Amino acid sequence: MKQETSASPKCDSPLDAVVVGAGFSGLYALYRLRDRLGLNVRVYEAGGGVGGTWYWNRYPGARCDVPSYSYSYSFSEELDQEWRWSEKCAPQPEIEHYLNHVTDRFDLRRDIRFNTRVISATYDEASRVWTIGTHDSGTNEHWSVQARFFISAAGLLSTGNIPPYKGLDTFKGETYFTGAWPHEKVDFRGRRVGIIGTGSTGIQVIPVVAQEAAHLTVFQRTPHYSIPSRNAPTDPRTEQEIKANYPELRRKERHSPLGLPDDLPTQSALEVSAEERWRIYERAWQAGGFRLLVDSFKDLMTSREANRTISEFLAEKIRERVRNPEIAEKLIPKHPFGTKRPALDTEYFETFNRSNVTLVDLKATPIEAITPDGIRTRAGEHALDSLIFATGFDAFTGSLVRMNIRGRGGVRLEDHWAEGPRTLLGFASHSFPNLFMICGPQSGVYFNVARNIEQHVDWIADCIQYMRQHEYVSIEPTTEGEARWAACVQDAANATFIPETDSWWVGANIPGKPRVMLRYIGGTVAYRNACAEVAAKGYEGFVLTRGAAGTAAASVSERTSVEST
Ligand code: NA7
Repeated sequence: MKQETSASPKCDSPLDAVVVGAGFSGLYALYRLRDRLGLNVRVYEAGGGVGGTWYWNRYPGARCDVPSYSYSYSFSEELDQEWRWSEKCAPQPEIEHYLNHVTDRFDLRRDIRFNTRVISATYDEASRVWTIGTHDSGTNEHWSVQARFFISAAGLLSTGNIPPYKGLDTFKGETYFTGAWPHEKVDFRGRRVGIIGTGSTGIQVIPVVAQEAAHLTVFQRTPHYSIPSRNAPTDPRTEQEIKANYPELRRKERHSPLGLPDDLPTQSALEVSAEERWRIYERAWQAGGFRLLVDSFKDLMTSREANRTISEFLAEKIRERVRNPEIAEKLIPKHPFGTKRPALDTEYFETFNRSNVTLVDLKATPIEAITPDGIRTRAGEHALDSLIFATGFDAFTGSLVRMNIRGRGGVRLEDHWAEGPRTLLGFASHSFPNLFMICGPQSGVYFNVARNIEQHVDWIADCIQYMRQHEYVSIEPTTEGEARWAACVQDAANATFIPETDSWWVGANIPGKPRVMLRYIGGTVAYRNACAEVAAKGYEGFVLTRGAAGTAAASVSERTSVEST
């Protein structure tokens, strides 16, 4: 039985740092700040368990699309050696299990408050302390806690985007959002299922649901490129080789543009004959997954002509995989390959050969309304018992602006970002001292986000350590620092044609969201170098302040540094 909401929040003892979210980022931030820096840290997590993305996205078919031996933490050699992945690309339950294992192995659980959402964060300039308001959904209580550092590990893809269709509430069947999937198994047997969305998530869930449902209707607005993942059980010999060379593989991942242990191609797609080019694409295609990027050509994203060759190759593959030529043409993307995040699949296009699957092209026949019995498009009504939304996320900024963050002088984060996010390196924003973001907007995030997360957390931890050593109590970017970084983000984007395509990378999937590049796409190496340079120059572009600190803050500077001893 839930209690009434308390009138005024209860206060918790002050902390050095509050971290929001217990996914890949939050868990590593807790470990790094608590166990390596000796800070007093607490993580608040809205879910009932650890995992973040891998806690919420438990839809059928959910799995990582970067090989698991790379898509995992690299900070502990023992962890690398003891954990065994059962498949090349692990399914959601196994990744969730891994993150639970990490949580217990490093004794992190005791500092995580589950079922607790951060609902506000307000900076007090006089005491230089953040007051963080939380709501515990288990007890229905509001709490507030003070901390010097407020660190968002809330995830770049965690605030769902369910389009506000007319009649949405009238639907009599069940509705599901892939990013908040029920914990119990959903039984689609005998049911007429509709799914809206054909991005990476839709592409994973569609083949699995099609096998179970009586009928599946796929509502596609934009066709998406997808490459067979060629997922398979882990080969014991490959595993042995990986484990024997893990430190070197990890080093390569950290220094490669995609965060994978592979060198990138050096030749142009236009340097070779058409036959040779096709042979190279075909070989990479057969290998599966992102080999198509790693083992092909260097200029697929910088030369339109080079890009056309891979886009044509992939269109041809769709024609081979889909028997009905009319359906195949509807499934072929019109945008250049790679300007939206490509998906990996298991039998996605083949699913449209099944007699129980219908493709509805929403560009030709848009949705007019959701009705009690299904979806009405301009062409007529589709009767449904269940409806799945695989409609993506308000990426990068969504979770941050919803947290009701107020910085110096009461300025609201959503106001500071009204025309698009303004940050330095994606880590911090002017007027929000001691607020750090992991995988924040304008940060460098690429294919293997696990590597990016560790780099972001390490940079933040090093920055806090620097502050302690030099007795600074607050840090924030200058507006010039933000402007300089915005220009770097823009220059990197303009070197490609990525910004021209509508995608969540540029905020185009959310009506009304400013259209700006939300990632730094200059590559992991350039991003790492930029981060290292800022730090090496004494945090150039940031203002660091010495002075008296409030209660929570004081405890930080008085603590003996674990790392420096
Ligand atoms: P995505 O890639 O944003 O895909 C969302 C899909 O939902 C995409 O096909 C969208 O079509 C579709 N969508 C969104 N809004 C609508 C409306 N209003 N009507 C019809 N269709 C709509 O999200 P995912 O969850 O698949 O993947 C996110 C990332 O997770 C992925 O890139 C990987 O990094 C992992 P659109 O293309 O916008 O026309």
